Amino acid sequence: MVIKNNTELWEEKAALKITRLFRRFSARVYTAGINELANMLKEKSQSILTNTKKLSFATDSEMLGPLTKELKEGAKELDRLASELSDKFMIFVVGMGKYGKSTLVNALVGSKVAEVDILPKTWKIDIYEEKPGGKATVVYSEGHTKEIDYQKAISLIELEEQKRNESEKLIVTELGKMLPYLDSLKEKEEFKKALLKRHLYISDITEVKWPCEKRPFLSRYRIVDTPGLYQDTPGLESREDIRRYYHKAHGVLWLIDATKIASSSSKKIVDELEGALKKIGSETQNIIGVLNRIDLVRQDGDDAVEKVTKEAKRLFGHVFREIVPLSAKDAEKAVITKDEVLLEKSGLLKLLQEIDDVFLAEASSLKYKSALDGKRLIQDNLCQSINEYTERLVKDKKQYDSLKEETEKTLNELRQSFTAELALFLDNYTKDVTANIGKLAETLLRPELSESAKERLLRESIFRETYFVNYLNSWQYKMIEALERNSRYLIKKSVFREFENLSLQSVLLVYKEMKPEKELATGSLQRDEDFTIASVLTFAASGLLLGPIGLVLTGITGVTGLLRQIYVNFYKLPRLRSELQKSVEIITQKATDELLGSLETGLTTIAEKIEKVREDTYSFLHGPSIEAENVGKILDTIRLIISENVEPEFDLKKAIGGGEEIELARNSN
Ligand SMILES: Nc1nc2c(ncn2[C@@H]2O[C@H](COP(=O)(O)OP(=O)(O)OP(=O)(O)O)[C@@H](O)[C@H]2O)c(=O)[nH]1
Ligand SMILES: [Mg+2]
Repeated sequence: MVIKNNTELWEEKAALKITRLFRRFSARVYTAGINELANMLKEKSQSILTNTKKLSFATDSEMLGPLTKELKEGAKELDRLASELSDKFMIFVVGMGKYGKSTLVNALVGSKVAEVDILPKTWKIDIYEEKPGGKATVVYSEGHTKEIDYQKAISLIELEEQKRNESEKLIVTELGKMLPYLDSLKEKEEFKKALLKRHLYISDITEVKWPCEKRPFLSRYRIVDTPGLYQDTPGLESREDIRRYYHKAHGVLWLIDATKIASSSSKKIVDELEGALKKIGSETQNIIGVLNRIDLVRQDGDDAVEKVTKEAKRLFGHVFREIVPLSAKDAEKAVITKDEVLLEKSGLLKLLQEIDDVFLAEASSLKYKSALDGKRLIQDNLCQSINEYTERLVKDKKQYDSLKEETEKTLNELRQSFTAELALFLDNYTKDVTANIGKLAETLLRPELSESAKERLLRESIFRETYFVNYLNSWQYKMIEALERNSRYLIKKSVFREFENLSLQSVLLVYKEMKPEKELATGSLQRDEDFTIASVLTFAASGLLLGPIGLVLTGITGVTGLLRQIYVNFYKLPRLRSELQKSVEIITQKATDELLGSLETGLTTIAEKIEKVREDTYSFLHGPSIEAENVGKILDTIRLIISENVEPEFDLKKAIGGGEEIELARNSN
């Protein structure tokens, strides 16, 4: 034991007095700023909500939808930050392992409230607060709350937890199954992302306020039990920004295992602590270190306690505002059994004093800073999400426009080349037939020739029916083939998807039901993407395009039938020739009309299909393409609102003259 002399004691007292005076002064300043900050946060929240509402047409879209949800939740979070400012000071009990967090919470609130069977998880915050009536308050991410019986709340949380666990298990299993079939790192990453997005159960519950009986401690503070910092499911560690969870702390009690100080390498402990601090994004000004399990150290005598405490101060002095040795276990027991001696020995009274000295005395400034930190974090996260999304939106819209252009261009080229080819053929054909008429029409008038011979002459030698029909057929098949090939290519290209490095098949695995394990194991997975596209492409080779040839054919037979009548009716050669000539024109005109008509139908059909695939898949991600510009503008506005600086400037004079006196009144002893 170090015995302090009178001068030392006096100096200590004086220093404490000065510190308290300074704290009072700064408390006034911050108290004045708090209302202003709360108002600004509320305004900002409202303004984000109003603008986000303008995006409601895209609520169901795969990429813009989640962003609007995130924006709404961010706005609600800002609003909660504002409310927190006027609520009781919120202390988080944090530690890197099973160091006694829940035990300490119980000791502080005076009963066994923090049960082991409802382990806290970072998807919700467990707040223990003074609350008459015994009902728990469940706070949802969209802002509404529900009051339910304590037991029902526990069941509800357990159910949510179970859903979460099952979803995590499913993801890990599916990931494991698919990994061997995914080639690139990018594809693996995207598959994981897609799985998480699709299957991770995210509860709507963000806070549970557990009811506690009246206690002096709870008249000033609310306390939050947290999960150990290393409780991530392996493989899913980086799924969430846990800073989001911890930023709500106004103050932190950081548990260190006193027995570890004595046994571990000091560098390792400090590194671990600093890593953990960084992970949760905590500032150090609001942390009190609690050196727990001191009862175990005390077994080796009071000197051991002093030694460990001194060592802890040496190691962590730069991190914590104070370091208090404690036995949470003894404290819990003492509080429940009202054992004054054990209470004193446990270190809880000293801890309570430190909490008041550090947290209560600076409540306003700590709350103020915590709200600002929280706001900055929300701001950073939302802006990052907006930026990432906007980048993607711009890219996709650009792609959309260039696809549209490419499609139009390709289809036009097809139209032109097939039209030109047909025209050239028909031109030559007309010349051919005209020459044939010149040479052979006369033969048709010979009486000795049988009728069937004349018909053959007319159809094959003059009109070259087989050659003509064969050409038209081949033109048509070539045309269908070209349309089919081009549309296949264009449709495949026109599919927008969120995860661009994943094969369509992998995407389907994630989004539709999962493939049975057996099939995956046999490696029957095809990398061919056509299987999905095939169904989109069934338009061609259908009756739709095969009609015209028939029509042209009946055209020819019709004309030859008519011609037979003409020559049976003793037309003279010139008349016969001119009738035959007229027929060529009719036939070629008919061929032109029918074939170009079918080309046009084909082009329109595939243009519609391609457009539909492009628009449907684009709007599946972002909402209707015609809204793209509008979406960009709205997001710009929201980004501006979010990143606008809210920190109120302090008017010192005003603050000192008119600051609220609550803090002063509390600490005037
Ligand atoms: N000897 C001793 N044991 C303690 C002390 N505080 C807590 N324990 C014990 O340590 C174990 C873990 O305590 P918890 O309070 O559940 O720890 P936790 O940090 O909440 O653990 P998780 O919620 O699982 O992260 C329990 O068996 C406690 O009784 C202490 O001061 N001394
Ligand atoms: Mg616990």
